[in-house]
Amino acid sequence: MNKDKTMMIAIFTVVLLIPSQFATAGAPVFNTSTSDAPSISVRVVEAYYADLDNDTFQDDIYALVRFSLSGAVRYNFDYYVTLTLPSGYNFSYAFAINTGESFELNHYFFDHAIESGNYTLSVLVVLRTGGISTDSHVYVFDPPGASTGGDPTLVVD
Ligand SMILES: [Ca+2]
Repeated sequence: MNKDKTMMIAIFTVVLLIPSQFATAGAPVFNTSTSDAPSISVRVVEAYYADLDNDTFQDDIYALVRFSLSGAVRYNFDYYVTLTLPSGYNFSYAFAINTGESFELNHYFFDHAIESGNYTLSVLVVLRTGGISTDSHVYVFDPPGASTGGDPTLVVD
C-alpha cells in the first residue's frame, strides 16, 4: 500500500469516528432545574432604514431581533424573517440555528429600502428541541414622511 492510500484510509477512519464520539453531545440536553417544556419567544426590538453600506443612499434596512429560550441547555430551531415593502413585495430569508439560552441578531438588509411608505418586518421561529413550538412577531416601521409616506424612493443609477 502506498503512502497516499494509507493517509486516505487514516483520514477516512478519523472522519467516521468523529460523529460517533459526538453523538451523545448532540442529543438534546434538558435543563432539569425547570419543569417547563423547552420554549422560544422572538421580538423585533427595533427596525429602521439607514445608509448602512455607505453608498450615500438611505436604501438599507436595519433590524434588531431578540430571541429568548428556556427549558433546555441547547436549542435547535428554524428562523424565518420576511421584510415586506409598502407595495407588498417580500424579501424572505430562512436560517437553521443551534444555540444556548438567548441571543440577539442584527439584520442588515442592504439596498432593500427602495419604496416610500410602511415597511413590515415579520419574524417566525420554529423550535425543534423537545417537540415543536413556535413564536412570531410583526414590526411595522415607516421611513420619513410618517403616514403619508416619504423617503426612501427608488434610486436608479
Ligand atoms: Ca445605502
